Amino acid sequence: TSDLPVYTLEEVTKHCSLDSGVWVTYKGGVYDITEFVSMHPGGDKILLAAGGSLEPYWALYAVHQQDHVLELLSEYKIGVLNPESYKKQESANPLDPYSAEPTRHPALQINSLKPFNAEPPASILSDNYITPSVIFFKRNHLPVPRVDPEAYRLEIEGLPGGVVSLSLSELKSRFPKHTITATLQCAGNRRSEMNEVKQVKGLNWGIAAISNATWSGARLRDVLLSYGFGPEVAAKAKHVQFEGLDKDVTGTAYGASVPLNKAMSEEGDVLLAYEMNGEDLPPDHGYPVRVVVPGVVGARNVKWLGKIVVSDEESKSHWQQNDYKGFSPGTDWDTVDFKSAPAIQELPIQSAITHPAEGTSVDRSDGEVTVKGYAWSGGGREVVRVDVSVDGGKTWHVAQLRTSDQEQHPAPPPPPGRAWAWKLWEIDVPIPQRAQELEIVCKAVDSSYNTQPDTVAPIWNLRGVLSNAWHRVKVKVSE
Ligand code: HEM
Ligand code: MTE
Ligand code: MO
Repeated sequence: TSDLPVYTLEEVTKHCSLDSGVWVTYKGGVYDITEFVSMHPGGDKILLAAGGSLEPYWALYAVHQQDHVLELLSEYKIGVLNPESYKKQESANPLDPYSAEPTRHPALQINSLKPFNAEPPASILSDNYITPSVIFFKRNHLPVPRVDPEAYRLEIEGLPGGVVSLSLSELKSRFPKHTITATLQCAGNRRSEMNEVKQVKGLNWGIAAISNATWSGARLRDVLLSYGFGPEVAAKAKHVQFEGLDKDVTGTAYGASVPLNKAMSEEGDVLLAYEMNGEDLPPDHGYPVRVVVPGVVGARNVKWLGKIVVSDEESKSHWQQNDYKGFSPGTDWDTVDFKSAPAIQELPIQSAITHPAEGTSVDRSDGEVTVKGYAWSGGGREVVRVDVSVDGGKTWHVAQLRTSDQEQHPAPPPPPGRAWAWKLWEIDVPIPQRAQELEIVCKAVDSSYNTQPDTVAPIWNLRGVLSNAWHRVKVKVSE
């Protein structure tokens, strides 16, 4: 194969019709497919790629991601692109579904690049009560859709007056602007600890797939009431479904749903948010509009919101039906029945240690070790206490809780059942006299007196969700 002729992009581009011959490129190889065009199962469309690369088209038609297609293509190979041309082509691909991704903060620890999934380093997560948007964890299942705010429409179905279509400026001007502070957590936060017990399927999140922000927008309740939601709808409907504008290659959008009573409750605080931390939503977080369902798992907080459907059924989407559910540790991929478990909505109590870091050391002469972290519970249940141990859980100390960025000005306590935001915590614990290593442990308690399980194994599940055991960090004591 090293004997194959080398071509430039210019030479390939000249072969762009049946008259001049049809050449295409794929991963740096050059192919003369003139003879194949009339045999192509997908018809004339194949000529769209004539004189250029196949990748952007094959990204749209996933049917090509099969061995037999690649074998077929290999029969037509006539040469390779010179490296310079290949590089140029790769960087200029306008139809790469990931070509419009926003730039991201360099501190983010990337779990997956395409789609983009990243968390901030644990060491900086608890430095701010309100997480700066640039380091707020990012969890995308698909490419980020770039939405023109002038052309944006939010559709609402399932109300008596027929389909509603709202522009962004209507959403902003017709309804009161409401602001809440709410923590979002991915169901897979701390999945890596489950992986240590036994391999699970999913992104290997550390402890920082959780962040806290202020969100502003229209109350979903206000919007539905103003377009005809009333007793007749309430009698039949049980769920509110959301659809994103992000689509996979088959045209299927990201989707999820929440119970109708959460959406309509005066205390539910469900927002159609257009601001995050006082600015337009960033592209990664759902610009121009996302749903914020406080107290509920990240997955239902649909970004780039395109459609709302009031319905008697849950969302039919893969992510509502066949993902984001919990199972027994004994359930495996051969026995799992996704219909047998409810979709995760409210999340359980959670806490983790952000400082010190695993494997570091503390100085005995300091006398004390400063331990820091976060704590949060789902469903609006307030964190009322965080217990910290430095001897693996034998003895415990109660940490100081923080509810704002200024220690001197704590936020007023949330109304009962509406504690949507996390608490940061901190404590100085004496270093036990003869200890050479500390096993630092934290566990939180919420207003329902729920607390965390002590170990991971009994809550292990094949998808690695709902990982909320006591968080443990080991550090050395240096003399
Ligand atoms: C289907 C080969 C380029 C669009 C197929 C299938 C093959 C194939 C083997 C049938 C796959 C199956 O059902 O298992 C190729 C080769 C190409 C090429 C070798 C380039 C050398 C393109 C391009 C486009 C395209 C550039 C679009 C712009 C389609 C579509 C189908 C298809 C839409 C589905 C047809 C259907 O099932 O209705 N192609 N293709 N193909 N191709 Fe291509
Ligand atoms: N909404 C759309 N449209 N597409 C997505 O991929 N990911 C969901 C949710 N909303 C997702 C989405 C998941 S699983 C999580 S955890 C949160 O968004 C993450 O929100 P963030 O990226 O703003 O942190
Ligand atoms: Mo998630």
